[in-house]
Amino acid sequence: MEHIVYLALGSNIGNRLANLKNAISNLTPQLNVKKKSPVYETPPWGFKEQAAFLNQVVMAETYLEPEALLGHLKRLETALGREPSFQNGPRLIDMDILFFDDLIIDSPPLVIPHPRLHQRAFVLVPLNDIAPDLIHSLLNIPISELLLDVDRTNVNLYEGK
Ligand code: PH2
Ligand code: MG
Ligand code: MG
Repeated sequence: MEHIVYLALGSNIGNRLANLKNAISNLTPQLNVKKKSPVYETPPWGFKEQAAFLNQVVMAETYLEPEALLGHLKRLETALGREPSFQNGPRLIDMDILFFDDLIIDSPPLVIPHPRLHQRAFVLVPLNDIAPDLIHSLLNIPISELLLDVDRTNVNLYEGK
């Protein structure tokens, strides 16, 4: 069965734009990317003493189940050159599952919807570009409304709109 997933991508090491593009092109054949948001440059959230991120959100179809999707994304991050860092620290590429259909899963490391997505302008701004009417499966609020409650100053368009 095909599933609809939303993924958040981020990079703040090396050629950030190339890292995002490489990551997206390597999602196939397990995922079929249907929508890509513009790319935004965003100030680091959480740990501030690091370079600015580029962030993007994609929507894709996949036959993978959640655990297998997580494994695929982790393997891809490593294959693209990601090295271990600390929580919220710098990373060459990060790919997080935001939504998986309307599933709610809370068995770490698999937590869906992503537990902090509604607090993060660097996720909500690009997500709103491709899915403003998507309802957050746990909070039951559309993305366009969640966006109203975050500070989006300094989330700047970088490429693609
Ligand atoms: N990712 C983090 C921590 N902080 N800040 C921005 N702006 N963008 C990110 O993708 C990001 C972050 C942990 O994954
Ligand atoms: Mg992350
Ligand atoms: Mg991650």
